[in-house]
Amino acid sequence: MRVITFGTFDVFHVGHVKILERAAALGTELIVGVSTDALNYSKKQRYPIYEQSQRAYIINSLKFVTEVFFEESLELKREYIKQHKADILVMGDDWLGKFDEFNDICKVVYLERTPSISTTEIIEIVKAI
Ligand code: C2G
Repeated sequence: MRVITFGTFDVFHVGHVKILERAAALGTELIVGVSTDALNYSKKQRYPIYEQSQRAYIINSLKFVTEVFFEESLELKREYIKQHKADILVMGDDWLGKFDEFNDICKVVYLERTPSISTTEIIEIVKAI
């Protein structure tokens, strides 16, 4: 079974590791769409701290990740799922219900986020030092 997931994975932390680890355990291969810098800018009006090639390099180095590609647009999810022949789409539960429309082509699973850690919070802590 091929599992696909998406994310920015900026300032990589244990919450990211844990969702990828749990996503991988649902199948035999894990494909990760890493959001591009441009996609992030269009969503949040700021660029990630780490540029996309570095974020993708980190994700690609994980033992439970099979393949990494760049997610260039939120509108292309259906295409990415088909292109990568994914059987399961995994997202964190901050996206609960948001991707149910893809249930016609794959199983959609939302996993619980790891509590008390986020990139935004790390950035705020570092800023305050
Ligand atoms: N995550 C988690 N626990 C945390 C923080 C993040 O499980 N404490 C999960 C999120 O739920 C998400 C993944 O880690 O599934 C990546 O998180 P982000 O980088 O914040 O992803 P996001 O910017 O929401 O990008 O197409 C959708 C986007 O690409 C998702």
